[in-house]
Parts: sequence; structure tokens; C-alpha cells
Amino acid sequence: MTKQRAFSGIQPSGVIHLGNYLGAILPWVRIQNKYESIFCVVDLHAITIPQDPKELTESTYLTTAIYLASGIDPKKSIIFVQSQVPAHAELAWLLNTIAHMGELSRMTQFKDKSQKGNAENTSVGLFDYPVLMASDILLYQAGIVPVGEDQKQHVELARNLAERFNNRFGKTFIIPNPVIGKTGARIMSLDNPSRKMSKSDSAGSYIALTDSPEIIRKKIMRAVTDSGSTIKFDPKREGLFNLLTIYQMLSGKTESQIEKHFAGKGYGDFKKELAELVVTSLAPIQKKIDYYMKNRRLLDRILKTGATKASRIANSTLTEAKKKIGFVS
Ligand code: ATP
Ligand code: LTN
Repeated sequence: MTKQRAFSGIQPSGVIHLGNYLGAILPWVRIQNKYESIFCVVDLHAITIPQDPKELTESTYLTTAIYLASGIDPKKSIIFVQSQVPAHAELAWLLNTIAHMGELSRMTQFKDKSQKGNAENTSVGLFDYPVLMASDILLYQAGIVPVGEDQKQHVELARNLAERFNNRFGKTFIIPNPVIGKTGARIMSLDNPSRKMSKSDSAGSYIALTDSPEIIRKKIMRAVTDSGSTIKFDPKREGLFNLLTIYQMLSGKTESQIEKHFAGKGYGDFKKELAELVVTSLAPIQKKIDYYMKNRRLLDRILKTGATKASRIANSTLTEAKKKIGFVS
């Protein structure tokens, strides 16, 4: 039997932060050894919020460089840019005709990003965002969708659209399953630990993968914690719990090993050690990011190969879907 397929993506808008890395990219690196994996830079999604054209180009290269620097291997996985495979927009249109206004209106990301129902100035693209995401996943017949916690509802919609299409036109799409890690699937903001770390928030709230050691140290030392003193994994102490989760994921140590290590020490000592751990964990990745960013031709070549391979799979599914609908070929 052929391997199951995994598909996921990140928007090239703004920075890639530690939440994206721990919640998405790091699991992908492991997943690529088990599944036939496809990782996309989803620029069509990014433009649902206005983007500066020059910054979009830069961010597309940077996101690709971060995938590669983090260990996504183009020999094992397909890496490509969404807008280079036209089938994504085409299948999204077909799925639009079976998606319901009601279910899209209930998407929490849409509600958050449309500034609480300010429909007048919200793009139709932002409303349609989850349908395009369903198209991404269904085109590749992906059974596995590794994402952070916040994307669960979108993958659920992709499942519903796949089932609806299959029921109406006959089996066409594999029903995808979200894969969400036990730890790290929801890294919280450093300055407001009741909100998720997000690239659309202020710079003090996240650690960008490209932040310098000085900035990383400053951001961690300033991170919001409580007035307690012991270093313990307690979900009720949200700020500390979040920092401990980051420590755990980067060190590979267990909760009890970490608690033992910091017994008798205070928040200041813990934060200092965490800052050094983040700095040393990101240093080799940052070196590789620099290498790829200085080699645009190499990035272009990798992306072109990726788009060719992705198109082959995507076009075959699209042809099948159009045939099922009754389009003349
Ligand atoms: P925004 O906050 O502006 O919506 P984002 O920071 O969520 O953007 P995306 O490109 O939307 O970035 O997310 C890419 C991937 O990173 C997704 O799989 C998402 O679930 C995951 N992710 C995003 N934020 C976090 C977080 N704080 N913790 C863990 N995973 C996250
Ligand atoms: N909406 C996702 C990015 C995304 C995605 C996908 C993730 C677009 N298409 C397909 C998994 C599968 C986000 O992280 N904001």
C-alpha cells in the first residue's frame, strides 16, 4: 500500500514565530519520515488581509527558507508556493458552490479577523478563507493535516465539504484528519498569556525565528508571569506554564526532570536559562535561514520542482472532481 499523505501550510505574512515552529514546523519534520508530505507556502491565504507586494515576496522566500532551515527535506517532501499551482483556486470555486454561508459565518478565525462583524470592510476572500484551505487539503487527498490547535475548526470544515461533495457526486475526496500535538499546539503570547502567540500581535508578544539573541533575551525576561515563586507545571499559572512548555519542547526533558532541575530557584533564574536555550536552539536554524536567503536561485529551483510535483497530484484530483460535477472535458 502507498503511504498516507500529509498536507499543511503557513501564510507568508509577517514573521514566523516560535508558536508556528513548535506547533507546526517541528511536528512536520517528524511527520515527513512517516507520510508522503506536502508543505505549502499559502500566499493566496495571506492576501485575504492586505499585504505590501515587496514584503509578500520577501516573506514568501523567508517562509520557504525557514521550512528548509528547520529540516523539511525537499528530497523527502514537496515544498511549494500555493499561487504557483492554479488548481487551488479552481477547486476552491467548485467547493464554494457547496459551502454554506452559515457554516463560514461561524468560523472563529473569521469572526476575530473581521473585527467583530465589521462586514462592510472585510474582504470576501477572508470570509472564503476556510474553503480555500479545504481545497488545499482535498486536492492532495491528504488524510493527515498537522496543524496547531487554532486550525482544528478549519480542518473540520474541510471534512464536512469532502463528505458533502462525496455524497452528492460520488466518492472523490479522502476525508482528512487533523493532527494536533499534545504539547506545543497552542503556544501563548509572552505579554498576554491568555491569548495565543500570533504574528498579527505586537512584537513583544512573540519570538520571531529571526530575532537576534539580544531581542530574544529581552522578550523572555519581560514575559508576563505571576507573583508565585516555585517553578512548577501548573496550567492555572498560564504565563509560567507557557514558558515551561517552550522549555520542555526545546530541551526534550520531562516535566519532573525540569521541576527537579529548577527546585529552589526563582523565576529570574528560570527565565535566564530559558532564554539561553531558545538562543542556542535557534542559532543553527538562523544560520541556515541566512544561507538560503542569500541563495534565491536555489530557493526558486526548489519551489519550481515542488510546484511541478504538486501540480501533477492536484490536477488529477481536479480533473476527477470536474468530471463528477458533469463538466464537458
Ligand atoms: P495569525 O495569528 O496572524 O492568524 P498565525 O501566527 O496563526 O497567524 P499561521 O500562518 O496562521 O500563523 O499559522 C501557521 C501554523 O502555525 C498553523 O498550523 C497554526 O495552527 C500554527 N500556529 C499558529 N500560532 C500558533 C501558536 N500560538 N501555537 C501553536 N501553533 C500555532
Ligand atoms: N489556515 C492555516 C494555513 C493553511 C493550512 C492549509 C494549514 C492554509 N491551507 C491547509 C493546513 C492545511 C493557518 O495556519 N492559518
